[in-house]
Amino acid sequence: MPSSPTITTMPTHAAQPDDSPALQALYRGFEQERLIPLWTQIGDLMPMHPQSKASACLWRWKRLNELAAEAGRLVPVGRGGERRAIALANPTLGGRPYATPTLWAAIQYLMPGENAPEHRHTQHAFRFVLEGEGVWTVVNGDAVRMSRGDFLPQGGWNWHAHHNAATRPMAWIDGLDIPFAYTTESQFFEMGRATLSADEMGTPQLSRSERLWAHPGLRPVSQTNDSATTPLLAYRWVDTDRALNEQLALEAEGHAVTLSPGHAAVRYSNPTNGRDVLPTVRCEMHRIRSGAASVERREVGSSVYQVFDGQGSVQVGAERWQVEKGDMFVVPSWQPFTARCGADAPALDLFRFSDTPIFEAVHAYRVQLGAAQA
Ligand code: 1HN
Repeated sequence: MPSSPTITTMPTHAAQPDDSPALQALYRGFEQERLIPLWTQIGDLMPMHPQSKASACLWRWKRLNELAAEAGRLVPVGRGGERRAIALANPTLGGRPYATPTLWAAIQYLMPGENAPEHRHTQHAFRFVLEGEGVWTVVNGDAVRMSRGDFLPQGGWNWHAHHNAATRPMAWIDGLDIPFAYTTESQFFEMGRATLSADEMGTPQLSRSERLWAHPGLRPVSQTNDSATTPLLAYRWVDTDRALNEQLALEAEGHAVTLSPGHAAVRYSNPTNGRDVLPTVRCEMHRIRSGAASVERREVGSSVYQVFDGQGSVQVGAERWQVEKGDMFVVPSWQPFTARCGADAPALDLFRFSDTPIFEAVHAYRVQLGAAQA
């Protein structure tokens, strides 16, 4: 028999009948029949604005990299475990490997000559490279070089494997919508071939996807269908860097093209339709020039950032951190966020990914710019 409800489950915030044997019996009846009256829970179910269970939280790259390197020495990679990926676990998300309620973020590590086996899953994914080179990710048989500053999206249900063709280990970060897929119980997974062909294990400078798609403003006329995920498998740092520099240069020439003074940003986009690269994940690179700061912003949905370069300070809700290259942090839903570039650094480059497309799709997205009202 379930025990009778304690007085703490009784409503405290609305006019309620006096306690009585009949009322106690009513609550016992609810519990026995697996019912919960709204009036005891409405505050949690329907807060006035998002109250994230995630914490504003920071991970230092130095420790991420040290621990990943040690995992590289001690833990083999192969079939079953699939990837040597070590996830950021937000401490207030129940001990799960979740950076935010919707987003997985991990450091992945591959030793020289190692292969991560082929598989596919419905979760959407990307890789972003802070430093190093030597790994190729092979997506549907197309070998894609990974090097510093490159962004490599990979829509769900594409076969993929990774191989390190160099003589040094390499680390990168992975972002996926794993927590979202888990909560919504929408996952499928399939293992692929044990070994790739010699051609697939090659190390071309450019993937086939780039040769077809990486020409700004030019669409192959044979490819007329819009695609929900981007067919372009690598967005190279040389292009991202130039786009950001040109925004700041245009601003200096008097053209209002930045987000705010000294804050340039680009969004990685799907060349078939101009939308986000992945249906559930938005990815951007932000550059804040020396001495400048972003406008305070809070929005529905959560983000994960990695400092790509430079130094500065970031404020997330009540937390404030000095950050440097590689550091990663989480901005929970509806918590105000500001970033500022230190005076000694030429710029602060921040890679950002967020779950914004999910909220846009269900018309639940809101953003507030400028200092938050109470
Ligand atoms: C995965 O396939 C990768 O392909 C990275 O690199 C992280 C986390 C969970 C499940 C599959 C990858 C992953 C993953």
